[in-house]
Amino acid sequence: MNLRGSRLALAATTAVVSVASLVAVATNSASAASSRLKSGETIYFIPKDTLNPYEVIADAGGKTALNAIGDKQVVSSGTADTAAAQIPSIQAAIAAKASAIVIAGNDPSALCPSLAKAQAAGIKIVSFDSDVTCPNHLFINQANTRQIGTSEIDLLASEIHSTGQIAILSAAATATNQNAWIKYMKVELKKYPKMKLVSTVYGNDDPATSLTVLQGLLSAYPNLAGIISPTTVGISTAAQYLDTHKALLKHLTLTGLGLPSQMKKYVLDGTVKAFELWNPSNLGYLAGYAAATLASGTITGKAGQSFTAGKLGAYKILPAAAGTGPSVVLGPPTVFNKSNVLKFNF
Ligand code: RAM
Repeated sequence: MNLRGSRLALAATTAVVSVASLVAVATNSASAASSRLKSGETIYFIPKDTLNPYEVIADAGGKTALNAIGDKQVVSSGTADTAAAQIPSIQAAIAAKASAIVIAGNDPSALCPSLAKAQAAGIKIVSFDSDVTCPNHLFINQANTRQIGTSEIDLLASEIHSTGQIAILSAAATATNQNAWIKYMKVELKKYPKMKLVSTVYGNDDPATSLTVLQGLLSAYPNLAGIISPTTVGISTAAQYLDTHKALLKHLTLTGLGLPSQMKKYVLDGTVKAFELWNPSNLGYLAGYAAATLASGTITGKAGQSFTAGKLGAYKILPAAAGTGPSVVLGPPTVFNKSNVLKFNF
């Protein structure tokens, strides 16, 4: 590992320690706590869409958790990342008398009237991946929001000598998670006066749209030095394009949030040097336990309460902060590069 790599590794290790102490995990009572959960409940998982491989892995993690508890998972959503496409799934959960909904919000507020109806019908609301602003729900956050935004900028800065025009290839323009990360990216950018954010484009987590907006970006800014794509769909689409247009790599560096399984090819052939993510399967698993625990009445979702999430151990609910209500943080992101990208199965 070169100096740059070891610095990143060190930063990641430091982050592990601080975030781990924040959520204060460690327990040995996993089986006792989970055996108190009610079984036979129906829990709806409503991802951003049903086609995104990241969401599919997260939902599968949720199913593993619910199977272990004896609950039933129903995965339901649209095929485009819009709130409108998710509303029928919320209505279906109400009709099915589900005990909880686990939702990745395609919009911070547009889902709230439907979620309020679900809540009035006694359904517990958990958001994961992308939060909603409705009251009385628990957000399962993949990693500290500020840390994700900050580390994305730092990672790119370390690769482009903190200099040049940069752009963001995001998902849906209304996606709460992407917008929250971008907000912190902009704050962190102030540390790098020679790096200039020239554009943010939205690929809607659709490969074809992501490719179109990427090509628009490249023709509008032929000297672009860096692209951050904080979405697995965006970064994999961009990596595929750069892989077949290698001349661009002379001046352009791509990073962001990607699935190691999709990105390993591009890391091993040098198209992408480094990117980040967490384990999406564990995110869904943690959300599944949170939903089942709320549905069992063991917790109400207030800050300070703790619950056990099977193999992951105990998690403490953090107080509301910076636009987010009570939340639980899965853990710090991992930086993937040539040295470790083959070690991950998601
Ligand atoms: C995409 C989705 C998801 C995001 C990941 C990193 O697949 O937009 O919301 O968290 O990437």
